Amino acid sequence: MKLYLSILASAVLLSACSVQKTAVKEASSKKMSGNPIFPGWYADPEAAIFGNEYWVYPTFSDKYEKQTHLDAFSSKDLITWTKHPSVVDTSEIKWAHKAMWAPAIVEKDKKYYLFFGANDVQKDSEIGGIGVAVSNKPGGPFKDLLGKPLVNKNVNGAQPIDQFVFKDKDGQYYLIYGGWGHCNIAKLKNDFTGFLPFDDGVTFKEITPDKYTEGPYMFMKNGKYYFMWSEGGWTGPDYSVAYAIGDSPFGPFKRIGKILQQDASIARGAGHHSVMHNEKSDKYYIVYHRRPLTETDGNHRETCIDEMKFDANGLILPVKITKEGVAADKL
Ligand code: FUB
Repeated sequence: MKLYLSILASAVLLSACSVQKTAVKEASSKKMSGNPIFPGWYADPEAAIFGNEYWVYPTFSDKYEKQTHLDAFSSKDLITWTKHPSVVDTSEIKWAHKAMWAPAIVEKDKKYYLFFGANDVQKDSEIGGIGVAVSNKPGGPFKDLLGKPLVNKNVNGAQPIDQFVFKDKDGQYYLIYGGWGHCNIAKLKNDFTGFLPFDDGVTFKEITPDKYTEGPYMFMKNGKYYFMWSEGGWTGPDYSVAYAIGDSPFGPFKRIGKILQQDASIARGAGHHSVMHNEKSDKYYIVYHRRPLTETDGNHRETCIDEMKFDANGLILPVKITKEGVAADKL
């Protein structure tokens, strides 16, 4: 009996090892990420790097009433992605009941802050807008920081959605956000519980560039502020990304041109993006959503990645959207 049990245990161990090896072999034999980078309808991806991992926090792209949670995805190489289901949902965010959209993530003082839009508010009398949740880990679970929205009202014509959090070189964090064709910037308090007025007493400054619709994003390169946004309507084929370069987070931002858009042979409606920079390889990646050519439903959006390159003057070159995606790039 003893001998039989030990033979059985060895067999189980051996087969477990070979299953594990197969998984590793499969993952390592895949040379490119492919697009989409993970299955499912996911939009508005916020990409970030934490330690030696890439993370993506997208909108779960379904009917508004079903958008009651957010999933996250992590990868060590851009090729193999692990899903972290429901890092936050409406059972935790009591004031949210639908349309949890377009996360923005920030790591600060060993905590992770997830900003999100909820409820698709149309009027100031409705509860909803931009909220913030906090966790000790990038994979959550995230807890409501305030128990109410951080931004609930329409200010300067901007719907309180599509938030991005930008850290300036002096360490100050700003919330940059807005739908309905208007973009605001506001100075966040150090603990993200509210805002500090600017020197002129104003709290929300409008920085809307020409043709802006929504989905703002900002990053710095060689001392310059690159401001990017989505143009067109998100349910249509012409949704796209354009950008400007400024000397401060407040601009002025003069539109330079489109850098991401549909390609009739690959996909339509390429927009609402974010950017990651691997400092080791010095490669920049644009993570965005697009609609497969076979789809017309507005919500049928997939999260994709492609390389973003610059010319010698620091201008962003038009991105070529691909089926292959990008090659492995460890951090
Ligand atoms: O996913 C919902 C909305 O679609 C986002 O807030 C917009 O930016 C657009 O992508």
